[in-house]
Amino acid sequence: MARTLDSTPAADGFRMPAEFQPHAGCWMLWPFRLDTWPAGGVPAQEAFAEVAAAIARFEPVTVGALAAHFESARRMLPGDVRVVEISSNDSWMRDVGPTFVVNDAGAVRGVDWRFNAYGGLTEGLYFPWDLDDLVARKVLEIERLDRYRAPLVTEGGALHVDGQGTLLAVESCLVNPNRNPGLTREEVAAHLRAYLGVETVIWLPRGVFDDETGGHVDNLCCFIRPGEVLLTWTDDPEDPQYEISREALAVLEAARDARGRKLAVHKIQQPGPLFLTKEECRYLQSGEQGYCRRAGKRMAASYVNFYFANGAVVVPRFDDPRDDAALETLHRLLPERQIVTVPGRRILIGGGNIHCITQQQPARGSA
Ligand code: KQY
Repeated sequence: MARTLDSTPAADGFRMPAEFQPHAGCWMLWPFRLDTWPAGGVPAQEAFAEVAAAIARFEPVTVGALAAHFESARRMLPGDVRVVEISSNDSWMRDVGPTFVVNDAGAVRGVDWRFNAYGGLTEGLYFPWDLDDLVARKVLEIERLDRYRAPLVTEGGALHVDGQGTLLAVESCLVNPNRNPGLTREEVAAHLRAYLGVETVIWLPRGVFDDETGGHVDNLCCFIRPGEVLLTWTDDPEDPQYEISREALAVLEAARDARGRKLAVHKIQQPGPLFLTKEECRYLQSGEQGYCRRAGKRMAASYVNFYFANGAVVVPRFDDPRDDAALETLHRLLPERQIVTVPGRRILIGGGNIHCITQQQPARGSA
């Protein structure tokens, strides 16, 4: 039976492992929201199916779909991808799924963060979000894993760990009255330490320019192994991303991780800049209660928004002149992994990318 526990992972000897450690599998949700995904959601569904197929070459994939979409999801996804019925409000499994934690004995549990659609009634992207807030719990029920219900409003895309006690997080997103009113940075960090089992929090000031989440770290910067991070970058001083990446670099270069190491920082040039086109917006509903996607809006495109699968990384490509250089960078930095690309633009339109739509479940004993 899956229990809900009153303690915290840190108190019980659990911690979040790094994404590059071994997985039991990957969780996703099926896209359907007409104010997030153009043209009835079909181009996004095709793109999600490609991501699921790419990851399924390396580890088991489960996709949660609304009852009304179960049959079409089943039809569009490869046979080796498991499809289960899970209701949701949108399709960002990274953000609404559990953050899995492990202990030295090989046990796995899940953290169920509070979710408010990236900023609640005033600054959030949609309303309601009640079904999204239940997704983590449902995944843990399916897997019969114990659950910690955390008091903090956050999303999985706001958290990247090295599995050795260090967390990367973005201050503008997590220390924000639209998520956790009244909490100071230290109070937020205390919750993160308790629920992720980390000791050191490295606070990057801001996320990728115009990221509608308020700045998820998973679009800006990630660990590629302990002591090494990858940071999205531009050399164009006219681009607002220029200052943001430089500020982050200064913090990363000054930081020590939980083991006292200095970090090696690798840069990866961002694509574009990329903008939503009229054609892409033509068949997009504008939600009465929510975020409006308009032609000409800059999208928060980043190669850092990739997924570590067992033995591989699954990376968005944008049919952009920077694609080749980005892939070369990843080949050079991760020679031990296969680099698999999937078209990322149809996912980017919804405001995120491959990392945002996936959630790894660690292998038992992967600590
Ligand atoms: O960065 C992420 N993890 C998710 C992006 C969510 C976009 C919501 N429209």
